[in-house]
Amino acid sequence: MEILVNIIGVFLIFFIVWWFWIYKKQSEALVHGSAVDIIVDAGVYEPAVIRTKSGEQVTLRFIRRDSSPCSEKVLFSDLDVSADLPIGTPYDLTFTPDKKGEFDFACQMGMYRGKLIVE
Ligand SMILES: [Cu+2]
Repeated sequence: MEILVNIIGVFLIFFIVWWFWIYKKQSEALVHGSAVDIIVDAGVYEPAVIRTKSGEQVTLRFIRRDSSPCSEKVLFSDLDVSADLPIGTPYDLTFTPDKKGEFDFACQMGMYRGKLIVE
């Protein structure tokens, strides 16, 4: 009986980890030459996947609605780009990715997660 309780406990832990850290419904946006609005709220970037072209300037307009300090920063660690996001005021992050690949972006703690795909 105790073993069964332990199994259920372990299952619940995996489920919680999966739910909060792994499972995120991801929407995708294409951006070429213009700005894309990214809503920062409730633990997700919306859209979370941005597609762009190498060598093209891209403007990611972060609109932060979440007041928790978790959502304050956005870091593109592979691209050496980061920003502090104000609450309520759109923040334009403009840069030109010069290498192709998939670059993750996240808040400091990695709760918010997104991906920039450079083709
Ligand atoms: Cu965070």
